Amino acid sequence: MTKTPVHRLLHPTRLLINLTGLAGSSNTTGDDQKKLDVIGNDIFVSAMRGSGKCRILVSEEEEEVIKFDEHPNARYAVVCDPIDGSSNLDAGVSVGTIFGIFQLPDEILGAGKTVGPEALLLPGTQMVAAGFTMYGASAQLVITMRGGGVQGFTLENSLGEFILTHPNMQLPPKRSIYSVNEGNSSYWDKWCTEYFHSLKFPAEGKPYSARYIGSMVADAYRTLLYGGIFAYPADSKTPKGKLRILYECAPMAMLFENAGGMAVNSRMERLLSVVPESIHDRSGVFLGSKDEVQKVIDTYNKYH
Ligand code: AHM
Ligand code: MG
Repeated sequence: MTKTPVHRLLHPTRLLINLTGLAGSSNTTGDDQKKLDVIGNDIFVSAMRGSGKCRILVSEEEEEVIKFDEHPNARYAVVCDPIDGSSNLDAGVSVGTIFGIFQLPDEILGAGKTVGPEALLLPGTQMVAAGFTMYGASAQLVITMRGGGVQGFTLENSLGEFILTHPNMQLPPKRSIYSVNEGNSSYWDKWCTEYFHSLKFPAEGKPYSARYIGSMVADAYRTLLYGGIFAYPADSKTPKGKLRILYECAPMAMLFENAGGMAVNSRMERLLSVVPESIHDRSGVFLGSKDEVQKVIDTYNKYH
């Protein structure tokens, strides 16, 4: 039997019939209808199971880890957000799938060995690969390996394959674009407020442009292409931040670093070295061009 490649299964156009279905509701034939993020999760889980290479999986949609005990020698652990930005789906905004891949140590491989969530409480530096897809006007796949470059592919529908269209992606060192949910600004720390104020009211030169889609894959993709800064700071309302370390922050941080950018949390620590306390742990995040992230750090340091 020939297998349908996972990117074809995941592309939302294949799933349009279920796009507005509410989880738990029924369609006319009595089958359960599911929201796209539930469907995306189901597809991702079965693709990982079917690969035979994945021992354990963390998904944003699943409270607990999923273990593939039928593959005791599979040496990879995968973390994923199956449909990031799903709150935007009904408005037709780009969404995507974020993933990271860790290689498990030999000691925990093999029949009779157990593997649990603690095996995944690792810094992003331990990932062997990370990336995301974005389902928009076109479908993009951006991927990097540890210590390697960042490669961007575009889905060519007629072939059903991703074609390398953006080889060796590199962020420009600076660009006057910022991307943040300013609706949260009343909750920000003082240094954070000062930083964004300085972009809008610079002592000299033109103010920055604002661009915020509210779908991390889309905001991150634009920032990778054009440069600038994307941020979701920790604040007094969400002191740990909103975005998840394992399957949102760390994969993006690896991509940004490998494309010549920088990625830090709200304490200005290198995001890739942060160890999550639990599989769904969160963090503040600043990703972007080197000079732009350095400005964040400089402003933070004035207050600490
Ligand atoms: P999700 O994983 O539930 O979709 O949430 C993550 C999304 C990111 O894609 C995006 O950067 C952020 O949440 C937007 O949040 P807000 O609507 O608070 O600006
Ligand atoms: Mg998400």
